Amino acid sequence: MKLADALFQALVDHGVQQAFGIPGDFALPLFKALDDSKRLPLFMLSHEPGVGFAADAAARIASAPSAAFVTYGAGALNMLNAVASAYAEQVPVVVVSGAPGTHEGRGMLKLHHQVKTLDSQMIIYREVTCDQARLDDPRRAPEDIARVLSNCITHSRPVYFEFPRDLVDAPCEPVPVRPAPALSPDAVNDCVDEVLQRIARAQSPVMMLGVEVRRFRLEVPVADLARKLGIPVVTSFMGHGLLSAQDSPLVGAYLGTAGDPAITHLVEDSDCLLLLGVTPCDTNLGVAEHVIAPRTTILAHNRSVGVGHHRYPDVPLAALVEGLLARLARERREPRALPDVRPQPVAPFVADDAPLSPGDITAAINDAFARSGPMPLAADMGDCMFAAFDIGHSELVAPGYYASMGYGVPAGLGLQAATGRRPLVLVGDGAFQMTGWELGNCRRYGWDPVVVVFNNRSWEMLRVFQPGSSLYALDDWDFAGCAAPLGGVGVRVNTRREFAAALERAMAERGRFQLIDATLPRGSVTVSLARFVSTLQLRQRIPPGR
Ligand code: TPW
Ligand code: MG
Repeated sequence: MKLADALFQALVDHGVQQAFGIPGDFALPLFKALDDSKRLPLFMLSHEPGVGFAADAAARIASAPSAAFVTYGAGALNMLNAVASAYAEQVPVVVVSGAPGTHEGRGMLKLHHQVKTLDSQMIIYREVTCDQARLDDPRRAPEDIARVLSNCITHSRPVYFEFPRDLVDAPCEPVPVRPAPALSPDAVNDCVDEVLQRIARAQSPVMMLGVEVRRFRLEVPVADLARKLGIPVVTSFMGHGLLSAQDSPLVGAYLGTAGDPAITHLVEDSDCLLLLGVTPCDTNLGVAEHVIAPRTTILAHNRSVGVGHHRYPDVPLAALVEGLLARLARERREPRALPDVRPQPVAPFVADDAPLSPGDITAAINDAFARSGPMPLAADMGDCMFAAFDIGHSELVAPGYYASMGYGVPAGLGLQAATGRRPLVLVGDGAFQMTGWELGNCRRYGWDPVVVVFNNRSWEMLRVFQPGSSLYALDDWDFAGCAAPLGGVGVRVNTRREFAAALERAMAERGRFQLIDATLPRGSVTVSLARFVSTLQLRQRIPPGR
């Protein structure tokens, strides 16, 4: 078969279900081959950050790798931030970049899109991917492709292929699918023993779930595990939205000092905190009132498990969960009695003529979801991400750790491309200014997201970090007015009543994107954002280990 087809077939065989991209001359033969092959649907967007974010969201929601096709240099490097975000948040995005042909660029003339040397792009991408290959030898390519794609799935991180444009039609063998790496059953067993002993000795164990639970498709077994052990479950900041469709003792999201005090106490007073797939980062764990003690913590992350100060270096989360469930099935222990934790009741939504606040937006969305079922959510960085935490029982994709702006709108498109389900996008006006134009691509692909712009005419989150400057004021862009020329429907609202009505109309009309430009007074932010920022700032001033 041809090298390009071997790669496309391998992508399909490894679970990739769609590709996003923007072509260029170095990638034209590759794009034509992809289009001709009909193996993967290809969605073309307007700007490479959007391509990367859409592929990231598609991979997150499907718990399967997704592909991003770009051209050399200007295209690939334009997508770097989105791939860095995917690396940091463990999202399996397969980057395929067109590249100069095998005999190009060796003479006196440099090639356009070349930075320093022809290797510059590979060197740069090495830092944001977990494996790479330049497909410049069709004999070696099948093994290289198999290794790289296997690592993409094993580690749930982005990978990188560079495809010389003259080799698209080169003859090549099909790509094998490698088995998952072998594990030591003894190591898993010892680890399961120690984890169960710790839990049995503890008075108040708590399970906190992070994004790996989703990445490795463990929501069903983890919910089962929590039920069988009788341990209350919280999600980490990044893991919000996990278990939204499962029957489990889920209490809510842990946001430390920024969150619900009942949940904060449950976690911080626990004498055995089981962190399953939780990224140990500031947004997940740095907002604790007291530093969470390693001695009482079990951390399964990045294919290793730390139990107190013991470390099991090669026990992935899936093996741990499977091992625990197998042991519980053999030993038939009774679940513990769950503690009575009562999260704060959410204030009911009142559709009156008061000016809108971020809390009103989420209350109205909760009401609408209660009436007509939840939609998958994509949230951008900014106060809208904190608002998303107040929306219950919906799947959510959001860059909760890397925190790049510009994610929300293209992520919404990626969600719909991957699932066919209609998404709800929450985005700030500043972030919308970055990537909101991608909505213009909805019409040609039949996507119809509902987009709520939290329009405070401000980089408000920055004002929370550093009050007292006029730097953050943004101009008042007519986002609603931009919608119709882009193929959608837009409306600007100022009050709770107007918002509720606009949301109902938007959810009722299918076939075109719906943009609600929600005007918020400057300075009106969620309580969680304000508290979250002040805790992070406090942490910056305390030396580590204190
Ligand atoms: C790609 C830094 C974090 S939050 C923020 C900035 C500039 C302001 C967001 O404004 P927006 O939302 O969208 O109107 P809100 O609720 O605060 O008013 N560049 C990138 N990513 C980040 N995180 C920044 C800058 C930042
Ligand atoms: Mg704003």
